[in-house]
Amino acid sequence: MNFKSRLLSLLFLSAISYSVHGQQSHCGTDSYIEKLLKQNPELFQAQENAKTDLYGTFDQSKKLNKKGATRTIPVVFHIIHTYGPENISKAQIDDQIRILNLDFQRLNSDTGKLRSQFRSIAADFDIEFKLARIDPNGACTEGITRTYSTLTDGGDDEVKTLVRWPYRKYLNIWVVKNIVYDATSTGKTLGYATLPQFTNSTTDGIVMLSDYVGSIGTAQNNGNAGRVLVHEIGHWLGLLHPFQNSCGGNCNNSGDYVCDTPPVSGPSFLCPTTNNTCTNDIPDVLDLVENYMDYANGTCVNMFTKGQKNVVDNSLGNNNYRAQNIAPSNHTATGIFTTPSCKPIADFSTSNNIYSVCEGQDITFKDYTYNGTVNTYSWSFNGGTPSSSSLSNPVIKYNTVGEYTVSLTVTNADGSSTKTVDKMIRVIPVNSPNIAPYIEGFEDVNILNDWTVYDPGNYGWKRSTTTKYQGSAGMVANIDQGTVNNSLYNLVSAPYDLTRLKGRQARMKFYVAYRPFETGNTEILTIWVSTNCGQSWTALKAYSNNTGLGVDKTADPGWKPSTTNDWNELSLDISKYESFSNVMFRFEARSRSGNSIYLDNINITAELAASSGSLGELQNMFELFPNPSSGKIYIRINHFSLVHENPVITDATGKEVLGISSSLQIDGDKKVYEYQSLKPGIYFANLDINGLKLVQKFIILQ
Ligand SMILES: [Ca+2]
Ligand SMILES: [Ca+2]
Ligand SMILES: [Ca+2]
Ligand SMILES: [Zn+2]
Repeated sequence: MNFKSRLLSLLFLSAISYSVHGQQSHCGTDSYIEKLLKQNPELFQAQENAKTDLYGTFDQSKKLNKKGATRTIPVVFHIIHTYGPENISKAQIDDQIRILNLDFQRLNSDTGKLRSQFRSIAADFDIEFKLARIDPNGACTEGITRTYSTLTDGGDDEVKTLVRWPYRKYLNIWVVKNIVYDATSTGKTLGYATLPQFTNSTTDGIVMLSDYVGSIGTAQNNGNAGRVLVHEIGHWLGLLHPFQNSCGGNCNNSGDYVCDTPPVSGPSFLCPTTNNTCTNDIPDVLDLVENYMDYANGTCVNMFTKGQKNVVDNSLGNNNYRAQNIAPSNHTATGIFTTPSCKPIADFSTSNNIYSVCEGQDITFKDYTYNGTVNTYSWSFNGGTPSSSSLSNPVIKYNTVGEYTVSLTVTNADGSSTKTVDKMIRVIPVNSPNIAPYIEGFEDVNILNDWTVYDPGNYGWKRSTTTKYQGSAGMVANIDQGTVNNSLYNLVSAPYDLTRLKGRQARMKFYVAYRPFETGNTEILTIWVSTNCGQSWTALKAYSNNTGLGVDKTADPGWKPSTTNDWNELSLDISKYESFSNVMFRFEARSRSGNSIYLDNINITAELAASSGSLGELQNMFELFPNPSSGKIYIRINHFSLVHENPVITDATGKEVLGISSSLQIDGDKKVYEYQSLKPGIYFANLDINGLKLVQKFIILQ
């Protein structure tokens, strides 16, 4: 066994063995560090150094049981959220700080529950935590930042790129909805920390699940009593799991390198106070399940040991580890012993995060302002009724189809701030002008006036002129290895009137192109439908590589379709929605940090042709082909005896295009028109049948 693999097994054997616990909740620090060491083998030397610096011989002359000077650590919580319950309250964070300050000073009320044989080794860490009051720019802060990002769905080190404060000054704690940094892990990860020996300025700190922060609010019923963060801060200060390396050998050189924590063969779940899983300890004692660094639940754990305090003291006494955080000069720099009042930071969303409604409906806005109390609210609602408000949570009606901007200014005696969200609210027509059958080929450069990309950024949906099935453009959900596993990218369609497809087996057909980067790790495209203008959605179907999205072949990172053979046509039954006049579709791409998903030619159509003479035939009244076209376009009227006038062609501005039609051919009850010399652009063919107006869009390419 070489040096590296030996050390890896010393540190992480237990992490491997406890994966059999499957659905158990756990700390992600071991697997995080395992990954870190694989990527950065030079860190093995850092671990060797830590064996001396942190876990060195226990100095019995130290009075670890006596009250020492309190060490104060400035803290900042970075809440990463999408305006869901993960955007936890300041009260919940204050409650977490309260719990930390009890447990790290052995002031917790349950010390009496520690079994008597372990009482002599329990330690007061003499550590307290305070929320920062001065931010890295010198501004007044409550020690909490709030950042909107879908990265909260798959929280891992990526969230640290959104916001971080200097790690030698602040303990950074990122709060997320879900932790997914290891796709193969089946258990639930509650948090993970960086160890002081494996740290750097870009990753240092702790990632926590929002509903395990504190013991109130969303954390009220999880049974962990705010002690997951006690455990994670133990890691941040240098402590390892007592079950590291299972029963191990010499306590100075194996396991957690702490001799007064008895070895444990694996993590302890619940509160197994009669367990003795290792008998090689001298003297042989029961497993110390009350230790914060094991996995027993929050009502079972209640202590750190003196040996662990020795490690933490080494960490807090060494400038290469955590000494700078507790320096008096840093207390001044972070303002933790001051109590300033700060100006508020404006923040808001809507009730249930609904950003899309039918014309004439109301939206309730929700105030999420933080960092200071608010004396006055000043909202402005472009396109809304009323168009302004001074309430905290106003209800606004939107009567007219369009996209509207919302702005909020909040003020107190210390100042004011404004937040503006462009095109935040989308108002959808009750009866869509887009009458199916309808083909959307994404040829119009202004397509995103009708379709909406949510959370546009470097990744996710974009119009592409280089990758398309037909015509000059298609859409792509841009995904690569830099995207966070499980992050979601949404593209929402224009609304469609499906009523002309009634009784004819309505279908949505579309073309996709995709190749996974790795077998068995496929991106997923889920199609959702809404019949209430986007306020709620129903999943229709999820496509993965081997269910239509790809062709069961892998490809290199960055694969793109190059010929039409690279595309698959998919067909989705939407007959349930034939009676709705404003059906919207949402294309949700789920990243597996692999390859992009390509989309083109959304065809809202029907399996059955209209029966002759019925009203239902009207939707099949005319066909345009080829569409898009690079030259001529033909329009075939299928029952021209019902039509009294020629089709009218209008351009993108609605203006009639004159002098271009010619009747080509009559065949039974069919009549074909040929149009030529149209300039490249978007056009609409309008047909009037006894007052019923049918419209079809077509494109003339360059
Ligand atoms: Ca030990
Ligand atoms: Ca034992
Ligand atoms: Ca196209
Ligand atoms: Zn842990």
